[in-house]
Amino acid sequence: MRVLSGIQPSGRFHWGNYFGAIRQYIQLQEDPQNEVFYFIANLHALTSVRNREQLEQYTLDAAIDLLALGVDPDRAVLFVQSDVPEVCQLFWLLLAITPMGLLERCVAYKEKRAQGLPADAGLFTYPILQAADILAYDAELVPVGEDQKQHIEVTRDVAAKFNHLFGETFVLPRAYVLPEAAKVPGIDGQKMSKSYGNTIEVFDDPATVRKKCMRIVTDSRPIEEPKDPEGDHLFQLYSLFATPQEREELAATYRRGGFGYAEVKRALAQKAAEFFAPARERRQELAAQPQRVRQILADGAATARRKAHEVLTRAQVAAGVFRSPS
Ligand code: AQP
Repeated sequence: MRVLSGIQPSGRFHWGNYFGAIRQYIQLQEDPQNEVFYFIANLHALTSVRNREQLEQYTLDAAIDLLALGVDPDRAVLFVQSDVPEVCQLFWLLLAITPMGLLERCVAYKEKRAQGLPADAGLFTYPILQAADILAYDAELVPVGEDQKQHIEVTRDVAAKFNHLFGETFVLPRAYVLPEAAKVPGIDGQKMSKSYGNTIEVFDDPATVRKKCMRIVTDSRPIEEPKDPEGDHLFQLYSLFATPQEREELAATYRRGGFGYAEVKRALAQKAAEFFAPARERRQELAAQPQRVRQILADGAATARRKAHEVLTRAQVAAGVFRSPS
């Protein structure tokens, strides 16, 4: 099965990115039946990051973070989006046949507009660049969080339309969303998201994680009152790091009452620090070898380009886009 997913270098990765996507990246690369492609979506990040040094730094940081978290260059093709220019050519072939209404219905765009982000065409057409990213590698499975499901549907719709107009060209992908981490809440209970300023970063130092955990919004019910763990976002966050038994124990404590939320927040911070400690160590080693990381990205880009070139040629021939003999 060919697996593909991208992640934006628009800031440091947060728990939502890890549990919603990166953790699945690692799991999927373990299966020898899978051929996995993971890319750092720096062209997508241009819709929000408008500072050259910052974008370059975030891109390298994203590569280091992914490697530290377990993406293995011997098993996964890891590359930077802009190293595969074929994707931008494919983007146009798809955009040319995309109904406006399809993009107008995209919730992510509407939400960002509602937050006051400028209405740049890049933000509006973002799902089609994403479609090009996916279709360029004949990807069958796309591991993502719940928020990206609609965009995978857009990819399928556009690919199906292209196939209908020009003959079988693209593989129709499907989203891979793990229900338990589909939507990781932020410290305010909304979806954890950089734009909401409610994130806890994977590589925050333990003291910062602890401070952020202590700010997790909870209700003001008295200690002795029994509480329902379902729908409680502190409980949901704790569950991400806990074993099933620890989760059950905390659920029972909630139902009994007689505990303070501060205790749970401290336990959560402790668990998170332990959980990410090995990755933090690996990150330090990798950060000291930027040349090695750049080489991994260059090798990944060479492999990705070969595949994208093949698919782009197929699409150009199908659509009758003139190609001079090379
Ligand atoms: N809260 C979340 N729960 C589950 N999955 C999430 N993802 C992001 N937030 C959550 C998943 O992370 C992957 C990377 O997505 P991205 O690069 O598009 O990151 P993002 O969605 O841009 O992250 P933010 O913080 O939400 O950024 P802004 O605020 O800029 O939009 C995707 O698979 C996504 O589903």
